[in-house]
Parts: sequence; structure tokens; C-alpha cells
Amino acid sequence: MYFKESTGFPKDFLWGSASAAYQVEGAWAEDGKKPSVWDKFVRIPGKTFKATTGDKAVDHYHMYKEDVRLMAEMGLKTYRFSIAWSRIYPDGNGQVNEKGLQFYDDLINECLKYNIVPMVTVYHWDLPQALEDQYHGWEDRRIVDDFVNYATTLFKRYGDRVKHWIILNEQNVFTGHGWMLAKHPPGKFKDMKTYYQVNHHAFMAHAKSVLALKELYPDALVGSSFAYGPAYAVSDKPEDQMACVDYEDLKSYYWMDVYAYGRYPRSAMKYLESLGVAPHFEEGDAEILKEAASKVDFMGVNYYKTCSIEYNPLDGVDSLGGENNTGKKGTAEMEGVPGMYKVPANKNLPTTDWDWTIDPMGLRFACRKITSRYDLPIVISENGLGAFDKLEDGKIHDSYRIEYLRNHIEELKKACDDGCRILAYCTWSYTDLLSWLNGYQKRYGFVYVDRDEDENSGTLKRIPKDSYYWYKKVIETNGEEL
Ligand code: BGP
Repeated sequence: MYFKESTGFPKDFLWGSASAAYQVEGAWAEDGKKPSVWDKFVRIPGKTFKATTGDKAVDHYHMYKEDVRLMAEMGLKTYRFSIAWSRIYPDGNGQVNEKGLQFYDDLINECLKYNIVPMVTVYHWDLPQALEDQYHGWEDRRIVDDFVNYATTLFKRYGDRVKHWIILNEQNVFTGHGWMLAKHPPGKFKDMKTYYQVNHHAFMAHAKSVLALKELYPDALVGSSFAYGPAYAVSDKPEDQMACVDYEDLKSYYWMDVYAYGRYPRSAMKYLESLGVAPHFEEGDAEILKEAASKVDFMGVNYYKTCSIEYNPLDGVDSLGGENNTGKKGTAEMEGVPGMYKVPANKNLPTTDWDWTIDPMGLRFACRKITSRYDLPIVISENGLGAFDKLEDGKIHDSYRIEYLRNHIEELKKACDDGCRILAYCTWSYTDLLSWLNGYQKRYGFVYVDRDEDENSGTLKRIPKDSYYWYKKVIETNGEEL
């Protein structure tokens, strides 16, 4: 749409920034916490960039007061962070760990002291290893009850102070990387049948948690965060357009439809049935998914990039694709499913050093698609630029990050003008932190942290980057001064 005048961001807009427990906290074996699947996975040779771990990460567990103070000085309205399940239930179920609960009490209270709205992610991938050992974690239906028990413990403890809840972070990514690409725990390759069953368990965990929360706190705001990479057909050839429809059903609507409508896309399900990999439903599942969907308040969106879709003939590319985890431009490999689609590079867009397209308009496009299809409010729960940052005279001049964020916020403002109901915008990330597979060299933060891949490196000193001061202005002017 074109509007002569912008209505801008809503008055109570939540300007935020995000993190995840494993990526920032460190203190991996302190105060009763037991290992998560990530604590184990990072120790398998070859799994992470230069064998980096989150053992210490950026030590947010001990330095959270300093981090929250910096947020307050910046004027941040909301801080999105996740809770480590294995701090709360070190064995996944059974005995609750009071010291773990206390840590998040302290963090939440510290945020509230400065009027920063805590936005809590219940699950950002760090499953207690004990559940993997007990019954293979997400692969077993028992995970649903254990998850809901864990989530309900959080709702009861923090629900008086936390209004914004994100149940799952990027279900599509942790399942895809875990059971198809072998890049996340449990490191399985192309195990399609399990992959779709695991997803069904995750949907059930999400749905039952939504219902549990609404039972306790009907006014809470809840959703899950989807890693949405909107798709463009490469041409106006009908076969390319059709390939794009296939891709969207299988790669986007497969998740978002369940969150928003409580049902899987019909064609995707038919296709999975034909391959013999459709998930098994227990009695009552369909009704629970529907009921939960009617209570979801927003679609959480982690937006980084778009993709291009082209028809892929039966003798075409057959690959799950290959990520660039080194930062050497041009090393990513094309994904393709013969007879359906392939995902070539988009020649119209620049890319980051990790081959992610840079597409600010894609953010507006994503918001419009979600608004048209679901008519739900939207929380942008992640968006940001991973880059190599260089300290110069004790400062980080990250004009490239400012440009990236400015362009995305401009497009988000247009999405607001278009009538999309955007509740929040959280950048990824607040401080620099561990990138799961890319170590500490791929940096996202407003605040530089002095450390690199070597566990003994750096002072962990926090240094606000140029982008920190720029975002402060953006918040002060509610997005008018970019
Ligand atoms: C999202 C995750 C985040 C974060 C971000 C950046 O998928 O939710 O946890 O890691 O992507 O990704 P990366 O670290 O791979 O650059």
C-alpha cells in the first residue's frame, strides 16, 4: 500500500532486544544446574565452530545486573530472554531447583526495577540431557507432560510479573537441524518420520502450555516464535509459482497454521501421508490444537532473510542444502527437493558474510502475509545482523549494523501503516553472545563483549557499540528518528 503520511509506531510500542539462556548465561554447572543437550553436543568434535561452548558464554548469569543497567540506560522497553529448563528441573522432571527459580526471579525483578518489560521464552533449545537419556527427549510423547509441568512451574512462579510469554523458539529450526540436518542435538540426518513426529510433540507441548497459562492468567499474552523466511518465486512461470506454494505449505504454513488455526495445511499433510511420514495423533490432539490456537495472542516472528523458489525437475537438485558456518562468503549450498522446488541464491539481494540475504522489505512482506492469512498481532522476536566487529581505539563503529536495522525498522513502520498490528520489535541480540554453530566471531549485539572462541580469552568487558547509541535515539523518538 502507499500512504501519503505515516501513522508510525503505536504509542506503547515495545522496543526490545533478545537473548537465549545457553547463548549468554554461562555458569553451565552452577547452583544445581545439570547439563542440557547442548552442553553435551558442543563437546562432540566437529559440531561447533572451533569447538566453542556456552560453558562461560558471556557470563550473563553473574553479570546480569550490569547488562540490565545498560539496557535501562539505553531506554529499552522490553528484554526477551529464555529460561534454562535444566536450571529449574535439573533432571527435566521430578525435583525443582529453588536456586534456578531464584535466578530468574532476580533477573525479572531487575528488569522491572527499570520498567523493562520481561518477555520470557520458555524453551530456546536447551533440553535437559536427562530427558534425552530417559526417553530420547522430543521423540517420545512423554515429553509433552514434562514440558507442560516445567512451563506451568514458570507460569505459577513468574506469572504475577511476566505478561509476555513465548512458548517455543523456532520449532522449525531446532527440529530441522536436530532430525534432518544433523546440526543440532540429537544430530540425526534425514530422519523424516521422526522429524514430523517430534514436531507433533512440540505442537502439543506448545498447545497444552498455552491452555495452562490461560487457565492461570487469562490476561497473559502468549505465542510461539517462528523462524519465518518468506519465499519469492523466481519468475512468473506458473511452475515456479506452484513450487513456491509447495515450499510455503511445507516450510512455513506447516508451523504457523498449527499455531494460528490449530491444524496442519491440507496439501502438506496429504504429501506426508503419501511418503508414510505423517505424524501420529492421539485421541483429542486435534481438539487441543484448535482450542489452543483460539487462545494464541500473537505470532512471534524471527526474521532474518527471505528465499527464492524455483521449480526443480525430478532429475534436479536433491539436497537439504549446506549452511555457511565459517563466515566465508559464497560457501552455502543450494537446497532442493526433486519434483518440487529448489532454493537458488537471489541475485537481487546482497548477503551477509554467512550468505544470509539482506532484505528489509522482506520484513514488511512477512508481516503482510501473516496479517492477511491469520489476522493476528505480531511480535518481531528477533531481527539483526551477524557480522565481524573490530575494536578500534576501544570502540566499535558498526555503521553496517545501524544501516541494517534502520532499513528494517523503516519497513516495519510501513507494515504498521499497512494496518499490521505489530506489538514489539526485538533485535537479535542485546550483548554479543555465542552463535550456536558460528562461535563468538559472528556478532549481533549492541554491546560488545570482550571474548573470542578460546574459553580463557577476554575480560568479558562490556562496550556499547555505535549502534547502542543509535538505538537509544530510535527508542526515544518511537522510531521517528532513524
Ligand atoms: C535464531 C536463533 C537465535 C540466534 C539467531 C542467529 O535462529 O533463535 O538463537 O542464534 O538465529 O543465528 P546464528 O547464531 O546462527 O547466526
